[in-house]
Amino acid sequence: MKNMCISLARVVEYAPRKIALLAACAATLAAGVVWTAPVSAQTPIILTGADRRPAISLDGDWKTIVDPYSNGFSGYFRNQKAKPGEVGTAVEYDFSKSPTLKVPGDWNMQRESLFYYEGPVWYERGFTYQPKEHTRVFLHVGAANYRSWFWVNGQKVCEHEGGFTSFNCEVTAAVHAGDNFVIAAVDNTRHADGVPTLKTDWWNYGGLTRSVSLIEVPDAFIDQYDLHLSRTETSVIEGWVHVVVGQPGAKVEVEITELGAKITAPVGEDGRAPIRLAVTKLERWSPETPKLYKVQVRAGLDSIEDLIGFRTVETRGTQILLNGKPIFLRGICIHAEAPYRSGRANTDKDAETLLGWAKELGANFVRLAHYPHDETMLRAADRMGLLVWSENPVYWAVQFDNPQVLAKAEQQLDEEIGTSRNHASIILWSMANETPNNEVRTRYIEAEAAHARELDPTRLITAALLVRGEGQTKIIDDPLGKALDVIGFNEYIGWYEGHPESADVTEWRIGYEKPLIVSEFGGGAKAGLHGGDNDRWTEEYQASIYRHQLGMLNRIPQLRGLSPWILMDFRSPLRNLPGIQDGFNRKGLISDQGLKKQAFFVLQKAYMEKTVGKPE
Ligand code: GCB
Repeated sequence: MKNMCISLARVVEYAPRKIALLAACAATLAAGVVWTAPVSAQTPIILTGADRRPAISLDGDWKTIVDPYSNGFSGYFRNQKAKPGEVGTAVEYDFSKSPTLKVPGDWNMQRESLFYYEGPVWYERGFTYQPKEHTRVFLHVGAANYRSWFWVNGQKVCEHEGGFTSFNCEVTAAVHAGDNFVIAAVDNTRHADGVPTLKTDWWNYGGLTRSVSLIEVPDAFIDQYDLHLSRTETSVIEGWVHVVVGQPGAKVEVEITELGAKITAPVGEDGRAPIRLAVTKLERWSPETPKLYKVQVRAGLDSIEDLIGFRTVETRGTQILLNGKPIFLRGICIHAEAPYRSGRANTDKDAETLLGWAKELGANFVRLAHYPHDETMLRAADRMGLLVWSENPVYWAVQFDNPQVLAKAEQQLDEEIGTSRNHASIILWSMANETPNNEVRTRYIEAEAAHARELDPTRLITAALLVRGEGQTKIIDDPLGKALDVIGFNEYIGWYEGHPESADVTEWRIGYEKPLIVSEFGGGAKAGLHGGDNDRWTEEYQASIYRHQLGMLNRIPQLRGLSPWILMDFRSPLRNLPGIQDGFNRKGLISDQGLKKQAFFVLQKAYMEKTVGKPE
């Protein structure tokens, strides 16, 4: 019962309509674990363009206590300043004498003893603050993997589930003038009912993996806004601006000085001001011309200046149209793994290195697998002209029959889309990767896709499907395809099945008249290991897979793009072949130390010479 109530509490926190359910559990929760109860049943605040707001950075060294037995959750660690007899009194712990971890950063790569650690770590740091009148203040957390709880000056301010999206804890009532302190518990334990679930082919990096800051806003403030080019009226930017506690009739302003365009619109009953801004001489965003405009969004005392590109994306039959013209997606998959040092990627330099390699490859498209990547990556993609597939971490078999697990995926979609909805680079929201073909799964992902469409009707919905085979024929007829605009599929001919040459005789039967992307293919190679085309793990073998795959893919008439697996080798606990893998998935075109393998150049040639895919 307790576990059910705890899970229910999580759902309730994100779905106010289910508040009544919480009452039934109140007694159980009160009698048991204090720390899992929701702080409030308010809808959490999601901030669009949070990285464009002035912020007080809380990055840097945080004091940490590793807590494998979850001792701190009794209230123990929450308030080192508690007086004797109060909860948290510091008798047997002392943050000030404890070792530090850097934020942002995963703990696995910062301390050898935490390399394989899965469990809670407590973080603490002080900050000085001066409260201002009519100002609300939020603790903005870029990402904390996987569950996290926060206290400011001993007062619980929020908890969160999901390791790859940002969230905001209101701390207005908890902060005071002068010295303050924040304590966070971050727990990367994997859960059967998590999204993702127990098994993934990537490292479960724990900690405050992205930046933490304080963001101040006026009483009435802009939380989300969506500004995009209309598909039907090519010189109109449309969308909306939402104002928290915005009074109906209050004015919102959107201005693009460079275009001499400005509009004032009234906030409606729902807090939203609909925007329709006529523009002339708009330069559309595209991989060739990644033009970004400074866009001012103002509401009362609040304002943000965002950098936004404007383009349209849609499908027509089996085509993907960017700005009304057919496009072929020359792509590559990327994990948020830091080049050279490994661990979670979280700097501008990481993003520029990874996306710089993608550009060098001749790519115009990246599949950011298998979870939402950070704003830094998306800003870099906007700037560098790379189209993006952004993915929800519904990976392999999550508990599709569990409504709470659907709620978790939807919550992560709310955060992913809510924070990233103005990136011109993102054209595809991916719902899932390689899920088993059964009815319960299909219903789950259909619901997820409907949720995504409701949040953002301007982009295309996709998922990476599995393929079935009959002899030499590969068939794509997963019923989930009906719910998608663009069908992604993964296949490993030449690696998990057959030989590289098997691709030469493979035929494809596609059950949908929709655009198709091969969202993964590839094989492993250890950089610097050489041999014949048939010697596994050599660069030659991997290059041979690419050569045969490219030939085969050109025979699929409705193929509109590819994103082979993967740009760079990445850490995975599933990959332990000594001397070859040593804890890394070696399907990268580039090693974790930046060495390009032969297959990189095979794909580069095909992309540069445009010998794969239909000419645009
Ligand atoms: C897949 C998964 C990806 C794995 C890859 C592999 O199908 O989608 O996450 O890492 O295969 O290397 O096997």
